Amino acid sequence: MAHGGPRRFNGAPMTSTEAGPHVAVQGSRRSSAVLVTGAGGEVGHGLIRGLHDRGRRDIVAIDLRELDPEIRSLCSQTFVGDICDAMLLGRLLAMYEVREVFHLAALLSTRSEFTPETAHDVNVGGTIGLLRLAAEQARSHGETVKFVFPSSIAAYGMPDLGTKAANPRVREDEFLSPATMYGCNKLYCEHLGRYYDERYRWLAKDRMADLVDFRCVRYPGLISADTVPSGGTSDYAPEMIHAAAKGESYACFVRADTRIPFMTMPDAIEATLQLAEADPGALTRKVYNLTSFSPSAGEIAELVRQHFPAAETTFEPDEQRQAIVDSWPADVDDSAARADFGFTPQHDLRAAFEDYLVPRIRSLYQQG
Ligand code: AKB
Repeated sequence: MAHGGPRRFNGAPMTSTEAGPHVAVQGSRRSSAVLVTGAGGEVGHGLIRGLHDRGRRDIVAIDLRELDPEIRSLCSQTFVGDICDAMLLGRLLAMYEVREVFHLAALLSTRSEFTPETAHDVNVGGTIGLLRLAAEQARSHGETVKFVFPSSIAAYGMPDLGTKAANPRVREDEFLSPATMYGCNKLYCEHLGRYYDERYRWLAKDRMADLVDFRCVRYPGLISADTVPSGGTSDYAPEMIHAAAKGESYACFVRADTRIPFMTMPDAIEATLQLAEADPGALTRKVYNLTSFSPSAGEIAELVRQHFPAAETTFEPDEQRQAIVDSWPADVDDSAARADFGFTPQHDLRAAFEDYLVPRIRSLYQQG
């Protein structure tokens, strides 16, 4: 990684990286690692494949559950456990020098509304624990630790449908009054990331600067051909498509005129890796919007019907989940991501269906 590679900060010792990253534990030396949390989730799978395809052989993954054998085989080590478990993180640090973190673990928007305090513990407590780990790692091995964090359109809060219609493409710094616990958590973690990057231990006499290089994307709803999400509120789009491919009827929990931005999973993974690799000098912000297309739920249902003529989609809005989606913008302005790190999604709405979703989902369910 020529551009986004390790940065040495002033006054800190250079240790094992003088010889370059190494994967196996050698005597008392710890191995270099890129840490991926939430590795078993939808984004985690794609990200681990993407990192492996880019030649990374130092992937250390954490998830609450055992990973699929195929994903496990791409990692140099996997840990089963909770990111809030200090003992687990301690064990990990005994073995690895963490150089880069992709912190994906989170409770999504729908699930968080049933257990908001748990969501706060995982989404905020987990994130601050990992930011601290990143800062401590940087102090101990002498290189800035890159911390890549996916936030979400849930960070926005459109006060009502009139304001949503009048502001169809929201910029990063507008309408930041999220309605959900998940949105509050994501927005606060964006601020935490910026704080650790710019001001961590601001007044401490032994303060070191440049410990953490925080980079964040706000994902729109994500649609994967390989997996169906759970616990989110943008889930209606992928659920509708997967149900049609399986020959199942689907009752959509939002109105047909509901509109939020979406992108395909491969485009989300590519954008995340591009941001991670970007030259720090090219980045003008810590937090970037991303999007590819913004169809209404009715337009998605129509495309599903074109590709799966037997699809039975009905609209049976759930008042609360509808209110959550109504609080998210109809579209976002991602011009900063395009200008700063070359974000260019491969899939517009047509290509998403014709080139990615329909062929892959068909073969997924044909294989049984
Ligand atoms: C959710 O629905 O909670 C997520 C999101 C939009 O961040 N997919």
